Amino acid sequence: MKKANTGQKFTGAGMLGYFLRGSRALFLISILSGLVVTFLNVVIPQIISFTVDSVIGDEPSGGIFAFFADLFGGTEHLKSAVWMIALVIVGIAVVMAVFQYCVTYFNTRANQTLMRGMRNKLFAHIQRLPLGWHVTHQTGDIIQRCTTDADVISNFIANQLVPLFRLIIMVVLSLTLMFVMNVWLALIAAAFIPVLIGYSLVFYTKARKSFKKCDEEEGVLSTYAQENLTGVRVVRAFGRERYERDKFEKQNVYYTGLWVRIEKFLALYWTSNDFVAALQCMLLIVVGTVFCLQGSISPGDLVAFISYNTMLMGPVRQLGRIISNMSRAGVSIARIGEIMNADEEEYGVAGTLSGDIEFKNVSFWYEEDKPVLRGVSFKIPEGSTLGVIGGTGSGKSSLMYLLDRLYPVSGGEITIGGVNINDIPPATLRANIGFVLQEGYLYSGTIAENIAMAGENTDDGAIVHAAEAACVDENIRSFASGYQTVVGERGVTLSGGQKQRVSIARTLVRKTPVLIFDDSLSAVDSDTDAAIRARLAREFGNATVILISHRITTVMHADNIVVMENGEVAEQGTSAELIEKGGIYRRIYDMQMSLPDDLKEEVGYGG
Ligand code: MGP
Ligand code: MG
Repeated sequence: MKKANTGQKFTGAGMLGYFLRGSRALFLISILSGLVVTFLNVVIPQIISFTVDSVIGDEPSGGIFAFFADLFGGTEHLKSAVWMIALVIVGIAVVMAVFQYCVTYFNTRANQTLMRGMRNKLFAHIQRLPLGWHVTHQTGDIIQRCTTDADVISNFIANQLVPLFRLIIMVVLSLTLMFVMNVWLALIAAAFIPVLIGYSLVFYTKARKSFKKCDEEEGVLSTYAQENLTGVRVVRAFGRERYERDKFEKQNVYYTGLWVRIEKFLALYWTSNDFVAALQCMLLIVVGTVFCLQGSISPGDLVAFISYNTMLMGPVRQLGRIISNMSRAGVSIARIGEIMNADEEEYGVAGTLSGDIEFKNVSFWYEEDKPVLRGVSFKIPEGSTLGVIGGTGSGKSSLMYLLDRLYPVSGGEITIGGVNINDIPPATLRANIGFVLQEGYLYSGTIAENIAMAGENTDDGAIVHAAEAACVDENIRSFASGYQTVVGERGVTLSGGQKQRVSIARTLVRKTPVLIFDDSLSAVDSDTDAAIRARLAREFGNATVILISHRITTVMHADNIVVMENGEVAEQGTSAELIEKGGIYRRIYDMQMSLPDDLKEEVGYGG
């Protein structure tokens, strides 16, 4: 059985590495181009220093500059042809521009590749998470993590982490050159580096909590908006617009307030940071000028020194920004890590399945200490029909969720053909079980697409046939666009009964050997209910069928009927046996069947 990556746990760095697969080479090209730009950047002040000292002044040029000066006809010749120096600088600028273009281009491409990969990986992982995970996490929050947090991470990598290489090289290069020019001046400049970085670190620790809080509150805000949109009909029907708006506004005000506080904090940080940098620059100019007058540094070198200091301070201060953004990215990485580290459901591959289904002393709870099912035992021989009846909340749907492995059994076991379903891959199980859920959900798309979605390569004939079996074909044909009618999100354009029958057709089209109808005939009148059951008996005679209903007439012809009460099997047997017994079933039977025929029809209990 394929185990997907169940149990794979990522560290923050490991997860980044996983997301970065596919974009690493592009980022590398961007980094290397950035290094070229940095080197060229460092050359320019050297040329200026040479120009000031040897072309304007009369200092002899040494080393590599003597060689280049000779190449251009010597310093004497350059004095009358300064344009040559200017031309060299322009030439360097052109080369720099080309590489800078590469930096941006490859970085953007890498970033988009990273984003695409990250979204795909997240989505694929979320698809494989068990239902239990989905129902305990807010949709708005999941969406927010997949969008905002994913953006934060990729922006951090592309705009902070990748330039970091360049910044570090820049710091090392400029600092080295500064030390070569004048040790004391360089020491003054360097003394400020730990101050600025230390300051950033203090900030980094403080900011982390605030950013996390902001992200969480944004999640709440998205959840409010999303719930409101999903439940738009309830909101309108109950006139709750004002309440919903107030709820949203309150949260929005709170969320905005958090950001304003963070921005205030940020502003304080950046302005004080600016001030320290200005202080450093002032000191260098004062001391540098004194040194220059004393002759311990040449005017050209001082000009170059100040240029290098600017090159140094930019990155050092950006280092602070990167560290502070690290806190934000760290929060996002942790939030996405929570999703990526949730255990996937092992899915396996589809196979065939046959045999009797048996529930043996099954117990179950969604939340510990709140048992939903207790000691449930019954058998469904292959090819037979089981009816399940019972009050609302008695655990009927939960029984079926367990059979489909949407949730794990808490105690006891369920077997199919003698095999514990825990040993049957969900893919096999679900390929063999057709489950019409109590709440039918239609995707935005055509009716035909909605019916075909579950089966692979479903042809039009099969779609129509399934719709006929579900007694909805006539309805569909009466729509102007027939099977091509587009149903909106959540199927808003269909009536409840039509939606229910489209859901039935979607299940029937797969022709699975086991069929579960969870209260799936509740929204149709009893004639249609009977007609659908008759078709089922005719066309799916070999299938094992489970019918859950509140309606006696729906279940009364089943081979065995289980009556659920408070999560336990209160009684079971054929309809005749249960009537004989005189228990709950008898009571429901008497109540529903004793109604006068016209009233039965009205409340939907007619046979
Ligand atoms: P059920 O199995 O949905 O009941 O819930 P049944 O018989 O299908 O009800 P009907 O109205 O569809 O006829 C059985 C019990 O489990 C109820 O008390 C529910 O409150 C509880 N329950 C159901 N679900 C789906 C959940 C869930 O997802 N989480 C938690 N915590 N409880 C649930
Ligand atoms: Mg139910």
